[in-house]
Amino acid sequence: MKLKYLVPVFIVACAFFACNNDDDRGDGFEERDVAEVEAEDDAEIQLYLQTHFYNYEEFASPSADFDYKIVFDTIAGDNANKTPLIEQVTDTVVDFRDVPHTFYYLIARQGPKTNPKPQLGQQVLVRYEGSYLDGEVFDESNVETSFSSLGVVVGYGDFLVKLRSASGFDENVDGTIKWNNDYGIGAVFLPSGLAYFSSPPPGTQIPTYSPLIFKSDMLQFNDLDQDIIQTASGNISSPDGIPSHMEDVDGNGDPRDDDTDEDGIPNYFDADDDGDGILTEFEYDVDGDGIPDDSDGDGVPDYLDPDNQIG
Ligand SMILES: [Ca+2]
Ligand SMILES: [Ca+2]
Ligand SMILES: [Ca+2]
Ligand SMILES: [Ca+2]
Repeated sequence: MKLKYLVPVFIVACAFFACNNDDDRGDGFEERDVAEVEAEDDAEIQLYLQTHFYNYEEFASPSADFDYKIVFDTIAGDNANKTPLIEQVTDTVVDFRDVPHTFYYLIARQGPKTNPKPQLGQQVLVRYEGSYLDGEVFDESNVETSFSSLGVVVGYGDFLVKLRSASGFDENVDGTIKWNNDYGIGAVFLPSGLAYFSSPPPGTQIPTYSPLIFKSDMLQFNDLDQDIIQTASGNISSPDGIPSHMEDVDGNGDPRDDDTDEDGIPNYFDADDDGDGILTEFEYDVDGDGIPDDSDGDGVPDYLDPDNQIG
């Protein structure tokens, strides 16, 4: 897919992005048991899904002025006969610290099959809203915002790659963009283990162990190439020419668990994937035939082979 729409600014805010994965805070803080928190969160989320519905009737028969925003409400009173969310969501299990965690997602509208989905490692362009289960919104962006699908909390990234993007857009006379109204629209319900768990981003009001909801419109996506070289004075950006989502050596759709030289830096961030001192960009496809080079013919391409014989 060719990038048609470039977002000039990356809005990077800890309010939303997974900035702190450190579970050893060193301040006497005693972290709660992961399995115990997961059980509580899952019960809370399931209760929410049983007792709430969304405006599915509006999505099914949209009026001319419908804004295509998901609205949740309680099943009660005039709405006592609505179909609960629990019957409309899909659940997915992801491990967090070896404990299986379930997240639930709702596709309120999926784009047509001809509209592609992003992959983990690509940059997505979305509108989003983050809230707690009580409905209070802690973060939102109604204007298009772009970020890496791996730059957000795990469960949110895993959900975003399930939504199809828009087929395109028109440019208004004032230069603003009007997206074709066929983009994917959905929401995800995350246990805290797939969100911020014990380490909400500093400077935000998000409490520890908060299950979260993210609503999203998937507008567009494009490739990223994010490799770095670590130096004593900081990290230097050194893209290796391989898009991040393609640095998925084991082919499981997730570039986070591929670290060929086992130095703790996954290949999509590591400018020297095999740790042999030669940057990936100088071993990947030196002869330029579009196929990764394999000098010693052992089936392992040079950039992933620390003992390849070059020259
Ligand atoms: Ca790369
Ligand atoms: Ca992988
Ligand atoms: Ca590495
Ligand atoms: Ca190398």
